[in-house]
Amino acid sequence: MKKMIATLAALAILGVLAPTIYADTFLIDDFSMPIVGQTITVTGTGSQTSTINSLTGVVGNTRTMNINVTSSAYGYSSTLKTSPLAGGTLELGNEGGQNGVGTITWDAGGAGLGGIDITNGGLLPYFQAKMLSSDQTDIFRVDITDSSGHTAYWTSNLGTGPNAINQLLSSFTNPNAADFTSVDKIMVTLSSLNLAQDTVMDTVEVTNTPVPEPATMTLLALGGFSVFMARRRRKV
Ligand SMILES: [Ca+2]
Repeated sequence: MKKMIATLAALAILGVLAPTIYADTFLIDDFSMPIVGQTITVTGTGSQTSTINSLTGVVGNTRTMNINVTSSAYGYSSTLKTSPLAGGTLELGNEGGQNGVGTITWDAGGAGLGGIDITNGGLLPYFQAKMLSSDQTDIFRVDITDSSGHTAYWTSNLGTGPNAINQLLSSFTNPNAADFTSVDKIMVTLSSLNLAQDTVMDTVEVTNTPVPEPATMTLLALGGFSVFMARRRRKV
């Protein structure tokens, strides 16, 4: 129990348990499923792909992951995996000398999402994702393809450390006017200009509310933890 409380405290301080305050959300993936996780590994160079169906809480109920390694100085490994602990995270891990690029695709295993409206009738303007940590310069990219095959994308060099991605869909590069109310495919790519990138991310979604500042998230988490501890003290 003490260990669990210590873990909860650590997670609260990291902001992982910050309460979700969005009034409305279109969840793409929270990486909590499957409970056994989804893992692909490349040793040396190469490419590995994994598709898992029947995932509740995942858009299209299917997640496809790919890891592609084109440079390997020492023949070490690169891994892309979901970790179901603490509500689930997505982790890209490159050992020394590895340049593995991770891609997560939500398109119902290639069948397409059926022209789904990720804006809930235009009410949800913000694409969001949480970068919990990265030890190398992290390049985040999201591609959204509509049912006519038109793709809009947003990419940014996020540097290292935690980043709350909070981007208006209307600010995406969108040369062919991709329609966010009729989407067939969503793809997130994690890469780095540096070798040995280790990045952890969570919750990819579209919402109607900008994410709180990281400081606010931590305060909210600490506030929640204080209430938890106060309730606990009263019981003793
Ligand atoms: Ca999660």
